Amino acid sequence: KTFCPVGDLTSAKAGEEIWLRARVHTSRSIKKGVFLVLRQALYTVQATVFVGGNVGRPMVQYAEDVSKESVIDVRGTLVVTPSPVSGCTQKEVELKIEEIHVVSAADTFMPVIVADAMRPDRTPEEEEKQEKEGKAPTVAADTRLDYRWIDLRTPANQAIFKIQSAVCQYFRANLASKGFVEIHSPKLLAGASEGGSEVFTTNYFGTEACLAQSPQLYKQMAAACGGFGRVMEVGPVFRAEKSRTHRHLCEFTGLDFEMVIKEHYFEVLEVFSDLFINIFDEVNRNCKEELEAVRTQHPFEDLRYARPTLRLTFQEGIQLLIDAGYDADPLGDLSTEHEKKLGDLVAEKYGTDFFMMDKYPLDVRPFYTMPCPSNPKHSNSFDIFIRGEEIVSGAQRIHDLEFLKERAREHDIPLDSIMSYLDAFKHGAEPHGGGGIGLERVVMLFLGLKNIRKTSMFPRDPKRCAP
Ligand code: ATP
Ligand code: AMO
Repeated sequence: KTFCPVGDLTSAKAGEEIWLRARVHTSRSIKKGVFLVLRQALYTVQATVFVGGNVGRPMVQYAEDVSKESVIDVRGTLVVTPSPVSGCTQKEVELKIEEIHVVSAADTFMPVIVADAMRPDRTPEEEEKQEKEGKAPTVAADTRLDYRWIDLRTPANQAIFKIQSAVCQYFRANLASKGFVEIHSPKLLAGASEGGSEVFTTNYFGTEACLAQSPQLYKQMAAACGGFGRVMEVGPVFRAEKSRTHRHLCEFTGLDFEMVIKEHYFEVLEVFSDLFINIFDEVNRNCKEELEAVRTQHPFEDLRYARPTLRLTFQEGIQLLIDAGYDADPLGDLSTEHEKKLGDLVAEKYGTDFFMMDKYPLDVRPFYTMPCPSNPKHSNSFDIFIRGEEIVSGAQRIHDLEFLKERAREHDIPLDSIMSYLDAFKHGAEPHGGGGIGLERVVMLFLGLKNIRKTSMFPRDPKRCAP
């Protein structure tokens, strides 16, 4: 037998005998039989098991007893319905079932009811009103994550992770077309990649090892020291973030690239600008159904992005904040709150939700960041933002060993603690730069979602390491 995808069931197939494998989404009995809604990924279709023809009472009884979320195989005839079926994606047709087999029965107790989990987001007021009317509350975020394998079945979640997969594909394809080689750097390291307290340590045959906080040194070694020139990586990044925020995970997916620079680090910014515009264009063009499925549950405004990408200097960004009455420090880092405000100000002034900001103060960037030749208090570094939140950090790196040592000393980093990093620059390194993108952040912010746990399939935070 050949199964037909639920999404392909339209009036064009009316009269055909169809085999489906799908899950039982809902089940409603009436006198002459039972209405089932069958679900597969983003799609739902109504099916009926009514007494008549080859269908007798025992078969109706069997169909009624199938628990929700069970996987079933059914055979039936597709018919056009007199009026559109509300609540189903395949509105114009219905399957008259003649044969039914349970492939895998679901427990009758479902900790997450998919039909509840896919209801559109509600405001707290709407939620309260629904509760007073005795309607089921929205499924709690923690319950969803405890039973993520069920929660993932909602059309919005199906769509989010298909979009996430598309973002990775377009990242790879765009950079591959520009000559970037995909690498796989080690995640077990002898020392911290980014330093700071956000490092996980583990036992490595009796010595302490760190989980990679980024592929930083390795992508630099491959691109600038190892002769590859242009490299990219899609891989896990581990950060022992102690506090739980809406945008930090303890494990996320880094989309990194590193490239040698011919003349100027703006070459890196140009690669980023073209890369993101290409990713956004392709997702908008090829993921229309997925975007609609997300929007149905989590309404959002389309991302506005300029071509080429708007680029401000850090000074210009700070000035926008100061002019709007905020107390922003021209030589400090931006707080989360100031980032958000700046995003609003830029959107208002330039009509874009996506922009780059470069020439960050040198003191707030890692020791390996190249200072700005024309202003030593600034650096050849940048961040990229969507809707006022950081999605990328990047920079030109220092490729001269002595200068690197000097900068490490100025950051009070003991040289013996970064010996393996420094060693790589002893034998000739080309000028280079690059950046790191947080995949879950990009998808969260592109889709206007409010929490990064929605775009991490199995999120890790200080309170969650399972499932
Ligand atoms: P990254 O750490 O990768 O650079 P980020 O978004 O965490 O990305 P930071 O420069 O570390 O960027 O921090 C930017 C702002 O985010 C900080 O000023 C701080 O307000 C906030 N922030 C960062 N980490 C945390 C955290 N773990 N908990 C709460 N707020 C945080
Ligand atoms: P940075 O530390 O800024 O830079 O990280 C790069 C990007 O990764 C994402 N990100 C996170 N996403 C989810 N949870 C977290 N805890 C988290 N921390 C960071 C953000 C951020 O912009 N080596 C440099 C990059 C480079 O210069 O190439 C680095 O790791 O989107």
